[in-house]
Amino acid sequence: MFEPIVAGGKLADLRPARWFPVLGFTCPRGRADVKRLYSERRIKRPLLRSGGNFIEVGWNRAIAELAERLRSADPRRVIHVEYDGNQGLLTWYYPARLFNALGTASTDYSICSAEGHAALKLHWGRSWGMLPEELAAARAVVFWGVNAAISFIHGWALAKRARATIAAVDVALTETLKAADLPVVVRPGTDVVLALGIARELISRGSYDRHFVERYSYGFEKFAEYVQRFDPQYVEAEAGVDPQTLKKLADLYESGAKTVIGFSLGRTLNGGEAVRAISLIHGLLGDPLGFFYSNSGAWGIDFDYLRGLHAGRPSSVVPMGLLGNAVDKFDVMYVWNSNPVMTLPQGDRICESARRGDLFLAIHDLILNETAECADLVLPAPSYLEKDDVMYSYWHNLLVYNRAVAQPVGESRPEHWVVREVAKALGLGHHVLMAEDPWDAVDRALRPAGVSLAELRARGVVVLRRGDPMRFNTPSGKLEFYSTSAERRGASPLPAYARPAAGYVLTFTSEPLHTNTQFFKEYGAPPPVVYVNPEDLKGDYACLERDGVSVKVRLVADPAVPRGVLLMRGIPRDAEGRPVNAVVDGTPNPYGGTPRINTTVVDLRPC
Ligand SMILES: Nc1nc2c(c(=O)[nH]1)N[C@H]1C(S)=C(S)[C@@H](COP(=O)(O)OP(=O)(O)OC[C@H]3O[C@@H](n4cnc5c(=O)[nH]c(N)nc54)[C@H](O)[C@@H]3O)O[C@H]1N2
Ligand SMILES: Nc1nc2c(c(=O)[nH]1)N[C@H]1C(S)=C(S)[C@@H](COP(=O)(O)OP(=O)(O)OC[C@H]3O[C@@H](n4cnc5c(=O)[nH]c(N)nc54)[C@H](O)[C@@H]3O)O[C@H]1N2
Ligand SMILES: [Mo]
Repeated sequence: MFEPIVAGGKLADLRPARWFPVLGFTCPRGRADVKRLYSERRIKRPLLRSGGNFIEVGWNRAIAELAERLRSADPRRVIHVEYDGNQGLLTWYYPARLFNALGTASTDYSICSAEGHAALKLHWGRSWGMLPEELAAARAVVFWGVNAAISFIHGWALAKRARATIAAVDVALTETLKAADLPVVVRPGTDVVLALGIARELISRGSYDRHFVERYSYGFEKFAEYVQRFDPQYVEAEAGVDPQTLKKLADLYESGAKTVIGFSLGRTLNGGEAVRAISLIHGLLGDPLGFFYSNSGAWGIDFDYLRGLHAGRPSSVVPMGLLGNAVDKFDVMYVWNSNPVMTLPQGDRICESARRGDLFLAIHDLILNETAECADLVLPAPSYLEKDDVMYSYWHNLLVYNRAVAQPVGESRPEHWVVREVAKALGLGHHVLMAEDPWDAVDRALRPAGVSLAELRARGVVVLRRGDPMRFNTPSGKLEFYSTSAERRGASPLPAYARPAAGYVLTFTSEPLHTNTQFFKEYGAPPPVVYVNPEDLKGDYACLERDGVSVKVRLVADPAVPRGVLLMRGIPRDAEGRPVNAVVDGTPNPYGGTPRINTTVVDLRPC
C-alpha cells in the first residue's frame, strides 16, 4: 500500500504507507507504475487496424466493431484471454461475465499457480498457509523453487530482518542461494525426491508430531512405508544433493523451519508432486501453517460469482500452455490484463494468426504491448492509479479499497465499462450477468469473506480471516498423507517421481526491474541471454531447438549455473526478435494444468 505524492497536479511518486504492515519500501516495479502512468507507450484512444496501420477511432466505433465481430462469430470460436496484470476484482475478474454470457471459450488460468493449488488440495483440502507476520517470526526459512531475493523481496526482507537461518533450493546458484546460509542445488524436476528424502529422515529420527499425526491425519503408515525408498543415496543419485546437505535440511526442519514454496515449482516436471511432498513435511511437523504457497483461496472471495459462472459457462476450456498451438480453433480473441504473445508458450502464433488475417485480435491494456502491436483493435485502459477497485493479496490478509489517485490518461475506460457497452450493443444488456451493477457484483463476491463493500469503502482496509487450520476439507476430514481424492481420480495417492529426460533444460528466473513483460520501456527490455556453465559454452550465440522451433540466444558463461541448465532472466525476445516462449514446453502438468515452462528440454547447437 502506498500514499501518493502529487506535484504540479500530477502524480510524482508513491511512498509506502507507513501503517501498512508488509514492510515500508516500494520496489522498483512499484515506482515504475508512476513512470508508466504518463509514458508515450500509453494508449490514449481506441486504435483500429486499417490497411496495416492503426487509426484512432472513437469509443462508439470501437465498441460497434468489437460487437459486430462477436455477433458474427460462432461463440465456440471466440476466446477471452486474461491474467493478472492488475489483481483488482473489477479489472481482472468481472469482464469474463460478457464471455460467459455468450458461451465463448475460456482459458484455464493455469499459467502461474494453478498446479500447486490443485496439488495441495489433494492432501489438505485447501492451499493456503502462513501469513507475513508468521514468516517474520520464523527462526528458519526454506525458500524452495523461488528466487525470493528478486521476486519476493518483501518476504525475503522479513526473513532477513528476523535473522532467520535461510536455506534455499534451486537449480542454479541464484541471488537467493548466494545469500542463503544453506544453498541447495537440485537437478531440474527432482525436488520431490529431495522432499521425500527429508520426510524419510524426519520419520526415521522419530522427529515428527505423533499427536498431530494420530489425531489429524490419514494414511501416515502408507506414507512412512513409501518414503523408505528415498534414502540418502537415492536422493543423491537422482537429485544431486549429497547426504550431508540432506541432513542439514532435515535438521533445519526438525528445528521448525517454515517453507516458502515457489510458484515456479508448478511450472516444472514433477512440480505438483514436489509441492505435495514439501507440504507434507509440515504435516509431519504438525505445523499446517508452516508453508506458504498462495493464500488467494483463504479469504473466501467468490471469484466464480464475479466471473458469472453461476449464470453462464464457457463452451470449452483451453489450457494456457496449449493456446498458442490451438489458435487456429479461434476466429476472435479478446485479451485484457495480459500479454499472451510474449508470456504464453507458442504465444507468437497468436500474433502470426492475427497478422495473416485468420484471427480478429482485440486487446484492452494500458500500453501498446507486444500483443497490442499485432492486434486489430486496441482499447485504452486506466491503470490502478486511475480507477477505483478492490484488491486482495496472494499473501497478506488485508483487503484494500483502491482509490484512484490520478486522472485517467486520455480516453481510457475501465474494463467493466467496456464489456457492458459491448453487451448493450449485442442486445445482452438485460442478461442477468450484465445487468447487475459491477459494484453490486463485488459486494456479493465479498460476502463469503465476511465483508461488505460499504464497510470496505468506509474503512479503506479490512482484515480478512483464514479458516481453522485444523479443519481439512478432504474426504476423510483429515490431512491426507495418502490422498484418497487423488486415488479416486486415478492419480498417485502419494507424491510420485518420474525421472526427467536427459538433455539441456531451459529454465527461467525473475529479474528485479520487470514484472513478467512489464516495464520494458521504463527500464529497457531484458537481453536475449542464456546463462550457462562455462563448460557448456558453445560460442557467443546458440540456437535452442525443440519440436522444430528454434530461438537464437546469446550465451554467457556463469559458474553459478550447473552443467545442463540453461538459465534465462525474465521473459525476453530472442536475438532476432522472436518471443523466447516460442520454444518453451507448454505441456500441462497433471493437477492444475500449469505448463512445464521451467523444464523445457531443448537441443543446444551453435548458430
Ligand atoms: N522482480 C519480479 N518479481 C516477480 C515477478 C517478476 O517478473 N519480477 N513475477 C511475479 C510472478 S507473476 C510470479 S508467479 C512470481 C514468480 O515466483 P517463482 O515462480 O517462484 O519464480 P522465481 O522467483 O522467478 O524463481 C523461480 C526459480 O525456480 C528455479 N527453478 C527452475 N526449475 C526448478 C526446479 O526444478 N526446482 C527448483 N527447486 N527450482 C527450479 C529457477 O532457477 C528460478 O530461480 O514472482 C512474482 N514476482
Ligand atoms: N518463459 C516464461 N514464460 C512465463 C513465465 C516464466 O517464468 N517464463 N512466467 C509465467 C507467469 S508466472 C505469469 S503470471 C505470466 C504472466 O503473463 P501476463 O499476465 O501476460 O504478464 P505481464 O507481462 O505482466 O502482462 C500484464 C499486462 O497487463 C497490463 N495491465 C496492467 N494493469 C492493467 C490494468 O489495470 N488493466 C488492463 N486492462 N491491463 C493492465 C500490462 O500493461 C501488461 O501488458 O507469464 C508466464 N510466462
Ligand atoms: Mo505468475
